Amino acid sequence: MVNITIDARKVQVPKNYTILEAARQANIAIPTLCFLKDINEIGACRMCVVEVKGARSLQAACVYPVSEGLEIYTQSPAVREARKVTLELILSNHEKKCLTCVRSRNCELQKLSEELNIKDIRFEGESGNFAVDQFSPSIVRDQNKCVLCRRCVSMCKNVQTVSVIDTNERGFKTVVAPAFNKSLNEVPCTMCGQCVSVCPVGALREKDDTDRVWEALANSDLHVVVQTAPAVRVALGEEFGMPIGTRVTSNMIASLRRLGFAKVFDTDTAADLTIMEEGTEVIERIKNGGKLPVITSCSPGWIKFCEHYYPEFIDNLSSCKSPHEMFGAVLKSYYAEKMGIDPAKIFVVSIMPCTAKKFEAQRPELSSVGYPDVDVVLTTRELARMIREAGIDFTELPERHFDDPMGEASGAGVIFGATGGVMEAALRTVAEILSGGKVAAIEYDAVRGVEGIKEATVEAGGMKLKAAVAHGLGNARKLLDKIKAGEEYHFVEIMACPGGCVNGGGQPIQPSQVRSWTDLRKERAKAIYEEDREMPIRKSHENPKIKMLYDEYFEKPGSHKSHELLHTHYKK
Ligand code: HC1
Repeated sequence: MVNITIDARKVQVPKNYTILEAARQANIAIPTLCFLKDINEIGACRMCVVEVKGARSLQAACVYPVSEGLEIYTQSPAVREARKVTLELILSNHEKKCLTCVRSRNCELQKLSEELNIKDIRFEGESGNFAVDQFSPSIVRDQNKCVLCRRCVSMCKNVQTVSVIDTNERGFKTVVAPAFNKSLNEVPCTMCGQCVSVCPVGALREKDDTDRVWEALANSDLHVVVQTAPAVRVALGEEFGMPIGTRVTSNMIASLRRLGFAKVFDTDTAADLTIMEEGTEVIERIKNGGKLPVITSCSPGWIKFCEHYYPEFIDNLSSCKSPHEMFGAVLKSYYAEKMGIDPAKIFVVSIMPCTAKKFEAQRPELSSVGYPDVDVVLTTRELARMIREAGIDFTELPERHFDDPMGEASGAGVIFGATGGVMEAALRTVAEILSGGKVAAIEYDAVRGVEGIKEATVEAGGMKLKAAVAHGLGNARKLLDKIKAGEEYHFVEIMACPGGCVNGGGQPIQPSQVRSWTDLRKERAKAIYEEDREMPIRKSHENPKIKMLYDEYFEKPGSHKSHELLHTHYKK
């Protein structure tokens, strides 16, 4: 510990702290813009400058280390003026279309302007008049709004190890863009949207597809149904001011009904179906000498990463479609037949915590009955926008449940939303299939939590199943390199986003002031595991709706019909 003084207050803080961390401990607010803990700590924007006694110039609090006896002033006239000048210079170059910006009310720049009491901008900046890159099916990049904070660069390069965006040019001409100013659609972007999650302004955002959904809902010829991913229900509430990790399943279903969807389904049910198919595939590959390890295929950002950077693992991918794509195929086949609806008239909307799923829904590999399995994917944020646009009071809604004929899911389906969840759900089923009876273990702690790579060995039916889990593409890279170097596993789960879907690129955006000090992955995952613990059924193979689907339609996991509708193949 060291003793320091901040604004004449004596405080004792750990010696590895920065001034920013020390001030936070002392409950003294220092504004930041480029800073994002553990992701971008480069002191570039100079918003967090403070006066340090004895130092020749103002210092960036986010990178300046504390030391014994340090004296710091966070609100001196020089500090306040420097911050205002910096902010006004940034604002002078920023496209100030706040009224129509998707980040209005959740923009860190807007908030700083308010907090620093900016009444006028003393400088005349140059507008770049940049063309907005809208070619990617998932992500829009708008240089006119970029504040050059480089959080997205660091996320893409250091966390995801994808590096498709970086700073180009120099000085006043600096832009953050793919090389040669190409579109995100022309470079090997995985569309994970993690860059969007860390952007403090509206320079990176998802492709907004809400108009397509409004249009479908207004078309009386269409039967418009919706499904919601496991991770959406533990994050959507944040868009309406609720604490991180609040479960809003019932409010979400009720608002979707009010928006006019004919049926509201749960992607968790399809996650159970995925486990039946994928579990069977794992067992078959092990028994028949198939390609090992089997690697999960439900994260489309991961699939794209595999295709671009590790094509040698494409044959390892499970042939299962991701759960929401399976559900789309089931809705346009089994459900269409059962309800007597022409599949051409069924319009499937998926609410996902993910931007890459917008790209996934357009893949030709994912249309089994002559139409795309899923018609439109909306992110959690887009759903919130629709709810607000419809004037629905999200907090005051009657209790509602998912619709039948497939309105039930197991706890195994719920935990898909957190890293390790797909593996744990699979282990709950595979262990019982291999041992031919009930297995007491339900919770597999070894695959839970935010450690980058997790491993587990499970013994069942005389077999030792070796599993590994990676989340975030940087960790996926490490795990794949380990496998290439000779490490052997039977089954591997990879999710593109750090923490899994709970922290997907389509989830509510928390500002740096929250995100730097709260682990969103843990808080949202806690809510997921709570929901699992409360479920009456916690294993996919015990879900009566899944049994019904096999009895009435698919016959058994891995059947000919299953392969036709629920499986696919990605090519090198
Ligand atoms: Fe996911 Fe999945 S869990 S991929 O993480 O397998 O996005 O939530 O919907 O499809 O079920 C995302 C979440 C989601 C699929 C399922």
